[in-house]
Amino acid sequence: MSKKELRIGLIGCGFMGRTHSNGYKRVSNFFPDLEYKPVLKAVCSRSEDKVKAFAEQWGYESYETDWKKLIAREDIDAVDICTPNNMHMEIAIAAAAAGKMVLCEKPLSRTLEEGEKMVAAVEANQVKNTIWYNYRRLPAVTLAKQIVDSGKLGKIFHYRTNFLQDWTINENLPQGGAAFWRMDAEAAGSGVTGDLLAHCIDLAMWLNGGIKDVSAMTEIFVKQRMHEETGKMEDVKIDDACLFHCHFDNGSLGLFESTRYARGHKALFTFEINGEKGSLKWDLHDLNRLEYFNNSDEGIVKGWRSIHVTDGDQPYMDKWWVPGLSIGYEHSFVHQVADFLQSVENGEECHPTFRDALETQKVCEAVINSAKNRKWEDTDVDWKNK
Ligand code: SOE
Repeated sequence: MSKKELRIGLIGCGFMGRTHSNGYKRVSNFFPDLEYKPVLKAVCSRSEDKVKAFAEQWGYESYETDWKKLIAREDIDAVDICTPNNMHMEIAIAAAAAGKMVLCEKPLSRTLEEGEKMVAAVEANQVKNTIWYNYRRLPAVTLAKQIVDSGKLGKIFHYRTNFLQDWTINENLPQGGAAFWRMDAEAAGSGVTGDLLAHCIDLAMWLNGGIKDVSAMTEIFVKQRMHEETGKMEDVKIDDACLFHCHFDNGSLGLFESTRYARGHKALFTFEINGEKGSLKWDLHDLNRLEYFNNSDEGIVKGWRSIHVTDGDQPYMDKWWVPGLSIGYEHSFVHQVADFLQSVENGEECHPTFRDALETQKVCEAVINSAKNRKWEDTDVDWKNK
């Protein structure tokens, strides 16, 4: 069967540009039944040397150094935004106005206000859209969703999650520029809240429903850093660490922690859900495993089960090797592309959409405000029907 083409224009060729490109390149080999195949039409970055090398390395047919030119091209169907966060809004609005589908790396935006404009643009122009909260698509995490939705955990009491890293402890690291834009408030919007907690919040609401209100605290451990663009020591304005607790709409309590100052932790992303009938735990460092405690197991064998989520009847795994063989981080992006292509085929939404991601943005904003104002903040999240 000859496939229909979905012609991709990727903007930004850093770490996320590579993860997305890998997803596009591998999807048709492993999801052969999809009607659409992605075609790597063009990649765009301001630096010609960099973008040319990237296009050659990843097999893009062409390159641009001006994103407006990429959006104007008639041979592009979908624009994928992998730039720092301060470019998301302008590019997404322009792409939507040009009638392109828009895929955007997380978080949706720097602020809620920017996010609202992005949602308005994709909805007014009726273009397909999605945000790359990739961890939803790891098989063990998708299985957790199936278990929660089946009611096996019963009434949920607690949701506990963290995302810990240690790469910014060195006080001599600069802020800003291509390598360290995540530490520059102007480029990133916020620090760990938008970068790491946003993943925790997306998964938490996907698995456990809306977050109603939050009480948070943030800290900046290194107060000044040299700014890559000005060459001067400047105040650090992003949050280095953020902790919050919350109420979910379903009555359960949530506890969230994220930092880039947890020495020894490179990407420790975990969650645990405790329900009346059972509990679940997951850890990115052992991403194929889901821990499950079922309180109705027979007493003498009752205990935490460690499920190695690699069997063909578990989410996505029929597409890969044989039972027992693991997959990795990069596969979550292949799965996201597959689900996006499937949604183009059947005309359904590919979650999380911009509107779904706006709900995460509401929580991020409430968290930052709560820390600043030293009080509980309502989120105004509307997670019904998600
Ligand atoms: C930050 O170090 C980072 O790369 C995030 O930006 C990603 O979203 C996360 O998945 C891994 O950590």
